[in-house]
Amino acid sequence: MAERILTGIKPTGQLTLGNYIAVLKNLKQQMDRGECFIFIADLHALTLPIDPEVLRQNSIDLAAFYLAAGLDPKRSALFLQSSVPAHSELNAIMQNYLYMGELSRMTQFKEKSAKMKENAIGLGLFAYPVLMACDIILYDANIVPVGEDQTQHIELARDLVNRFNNRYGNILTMPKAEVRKVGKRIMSLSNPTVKMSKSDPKGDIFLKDDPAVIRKKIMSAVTDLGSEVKFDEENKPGISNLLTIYCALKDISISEAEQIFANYRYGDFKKAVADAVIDELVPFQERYRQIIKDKSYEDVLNEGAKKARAIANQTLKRVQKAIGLLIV
Ligand code: ATP
Ligand code: LTN
Repeated sequence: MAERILTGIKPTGQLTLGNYIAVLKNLKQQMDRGECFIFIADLHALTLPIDPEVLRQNSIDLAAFYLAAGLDPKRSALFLQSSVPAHSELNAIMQNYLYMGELSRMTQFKEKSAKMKENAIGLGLFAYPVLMACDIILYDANIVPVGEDQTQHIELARDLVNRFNNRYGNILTMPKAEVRKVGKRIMSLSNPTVKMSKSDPKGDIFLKDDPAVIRKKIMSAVTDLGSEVKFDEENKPGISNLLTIYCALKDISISEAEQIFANYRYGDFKKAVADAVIDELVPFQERYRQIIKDKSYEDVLNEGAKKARAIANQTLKRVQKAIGLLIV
C-alpha cells in the first residue's frame, strides 16, 4: 500500500534549524514514498497569544519555506489548516473521546502553561492534542514525520484511534510517528540542555539568518571541557549537538562524523559545521526569496486546500455516520 504522509508546522515565529531538520529536509524523500499532506497549523498557532499581522506574515513565510524545501504541489497538497473546516468539525466530535487526565499529562502543555496564570491559559492550549489528532485522522495518514517532542501527542492520537475503532468498528487509520534517528532533537546553541525552539529563541539558528550571522552563532556556540570531537550527550552536550547538526545535514552517521573529525580541534570542527549549515541554507534562502517575490504560494495553497477538503470531508462523513449523526 502506498504511504499516506502528513505533517504540520505552527506559524508561531521564525523557523529554526530544528524545524528544518525535523520536517523540511526530508520533504523530497517523503514525496517519493507516498502521497503527502503538508499543512500550516494556523489554528494551533492561536493557542498562545499572537498578533494577527504576525500570524499572517508567518503563514506566508511558512508556505514559502515548504516550497523552497522542494515541496512539489503536483505530488502533495500544501494547505492552511484553517482553510479546511473539517479540522474544526472533527475536533468538536473528538474532544469527547479524549479525557482531561490524559491531556493534563502532556509535556508540551505542562511546559507551555507552567509560567502562565491559571486564568490566562486558554482551553485551546489544553485541548491542543485533540485538534492535532484530528489533523492526522482526517487524511488517513499512517506516517507522521515529526521531532521527538511531538511523539507523545501522536501516542495520544493512537490511543484515540484505538478507542474509537473498538467502539464503532474499523473507521480510523492508525498513525505512526516517524522520528529521524540523528536529529530528533536539535538543542539550543547557547544551552545544549534545552531544545532549540522558535517560541524561546535563545541559541537558535533561524532559517532566514545571513551566512555571517550563522557563522558567528556557531563559532560562539557553547562547547564542553576537553578537546576531542566525540559524541557524548552527557559529558559533551555542546559538541554532541553540533555533531548531530552536521550529520543530519550531510546524511551521515555519528560514527562516520567522529572519524572525519578525529584530529580536529573544536575551532576547526565548528568551522566545518558552520560551512555545512551555510551550504545548505544559502540556496534554500534564494529559493525562498524568489517564491516570496512571485507569490507562487497563493495558487499552491488554493489548490492544496481543494485537495485536502475533498479527502477530509470523506473522513468526517464516515465518522459522523459511525457515531449516529444524521446526514441529511
Ligand atoms: P514552538 O516553540 O512554537 O512550540 P516548535 O518549533 O517547537 O515551536 P512547531 O513549529 O510546530 O513547534 O514544530 C514543527 C516541527 O519541528 C515538529 O515536528 C517539531 O517536533 C519539530 N521541531 C521543533 N523544534 C525541533 C528541534 N529543536 N529539534 C528537532 N525537531 C524540532
Ligand atoms: N503539534 C505540532 C504541530 C502540528 C502537527 C500536527 C504535526 C499540529 N498538527 C499534525 C504533525 C501532525 C507542533 O507543535 N510541533
